[in-house]
Amino acid sequence: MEKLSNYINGELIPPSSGNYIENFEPARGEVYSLIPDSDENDVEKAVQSSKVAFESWSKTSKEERSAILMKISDLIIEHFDEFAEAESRDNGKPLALAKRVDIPRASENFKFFATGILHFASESHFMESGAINYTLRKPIGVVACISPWNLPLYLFSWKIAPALATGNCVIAKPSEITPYTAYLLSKICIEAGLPKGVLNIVHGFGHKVGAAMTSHKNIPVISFTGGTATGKEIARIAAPMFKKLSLELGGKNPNIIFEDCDYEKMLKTTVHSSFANQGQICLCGSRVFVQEGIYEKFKQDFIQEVKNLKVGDPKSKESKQGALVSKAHMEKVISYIELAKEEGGTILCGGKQLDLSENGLNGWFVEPTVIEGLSHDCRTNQEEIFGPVVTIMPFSSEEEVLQYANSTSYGLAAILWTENTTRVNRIAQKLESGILWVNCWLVRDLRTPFGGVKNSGVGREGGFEVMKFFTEPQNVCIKYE
Ligand code: TXE
Repeated sequence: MEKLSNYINGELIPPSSGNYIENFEPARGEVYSLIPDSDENDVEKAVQSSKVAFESWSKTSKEERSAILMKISDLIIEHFDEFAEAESRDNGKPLALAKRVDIPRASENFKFFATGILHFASESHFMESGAINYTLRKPIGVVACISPWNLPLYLFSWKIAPALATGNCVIAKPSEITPYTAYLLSKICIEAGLPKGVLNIVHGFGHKVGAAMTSHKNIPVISFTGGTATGKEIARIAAPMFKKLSLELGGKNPNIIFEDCDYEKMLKTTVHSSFANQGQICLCGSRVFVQEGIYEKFKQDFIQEVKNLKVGDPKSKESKQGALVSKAHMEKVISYIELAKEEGGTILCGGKQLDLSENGLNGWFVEPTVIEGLSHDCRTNQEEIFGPVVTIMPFSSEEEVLQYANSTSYGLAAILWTENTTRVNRIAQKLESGILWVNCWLVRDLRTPFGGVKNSGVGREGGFEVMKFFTEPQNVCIKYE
């Protein structure tokens, strides 16, 4: 069985423990490769190598760093099919989705920050009293990037690229559930000539490798995307050490649909925003609020569209939905469907695990599920399910739906459908979310601030925001009179 390696000090090496973790293929429910079960010894090696590398990498010109990141971006495209097939196999997502979204975006992340760093500027402040201030933006040192399993290479590169572009060295940990494309990336980095130690990729469990990174005294910055409970644990450890933290956590996003929307466009996009990647995107709209005048029509049309979503082999072009990422995650999703029934919800479609074993697929498939009849404040509508499950609810007024939308502890993204721009502006002011999509979903300009409020996290990624995060501002004040 294939054994993946850590990427430390420019080399592909086994974990110091000699132990491995089983890596499953979600569509087949079978182990197909082995992941290094690394521990604090591997993290220590990585930190030592990054500390040395930082001495030179932090002094390279932005043009040099840009050229290497550009090369990594190009090499991902050169190995496009290998990356897309690996992502689909490792995560369970349709191959077509990996080809359309995950891999192009991973390449784009490197390209975006390779060029972004060339335009990154700092401020200066002139004082009439005879002094001038300018702000230096210095790379900080060895930074930690920890990412989840839902968009593996996409989110991994979204953190690594800006950290490297700004002159830091990186210890990165992909999710132990989806390690494969991070492993392929390490090979690409060697091919691209990234100096040794500038990026170290350490595989393994969160409670071992992740915790060793989070608590390491020589890692002053942590960028994390994952569950809110993990984010809390990381903050608990990092706060007394005064580490710089960026936390992109869960969501329970409202999708608010007014009667005056462009109905056809809304319907098509709502299917997508509810079920893309089997609903395993922190930005999916999982609570669908529909104004009462179009509620019944929407309900019928939506169910029809959802029933047409073919769940099947991720490799097949016909499959619109693949497998959920793990058995444990599937069981969590199913338990929420059971909870919804206990809370009085009606399952309008889906609701069960799907048995595709006669096609050799013994993995973790769940039917796209739509539920109605629940109150906005029940657990099903308050807790993150992170699967192919949405609830639909009618509303009458703007005030009412705003109260529902803002009622959860989360505040990552929101979706709004209306042709009334005055209403858009009014609602945007009142919605508690870091991101609002109006008459669209997942339209991404990488320059914009990305992140959530409340329990959805702290800080913003994207554009100059993240480049500021990964640099230390130092003000220099010169008195000239
Ligand atoms: O995430 P975890 P999981 C949500 C979703 C999901 C839940 C749990 O609701 O059901 O989170 O998913 C590493 N110190 N999201 O268990 O555990 C871990 O190894 C340091 C939303 O996969 O948070 C992995 O690399 N690191 C989310 C990463 O943290 C630790 C996407 C994320 O894992 C650690 C995924 C520790 N103590 C899940 N424990 C989103 N917002 O996009 C774990 N890790």
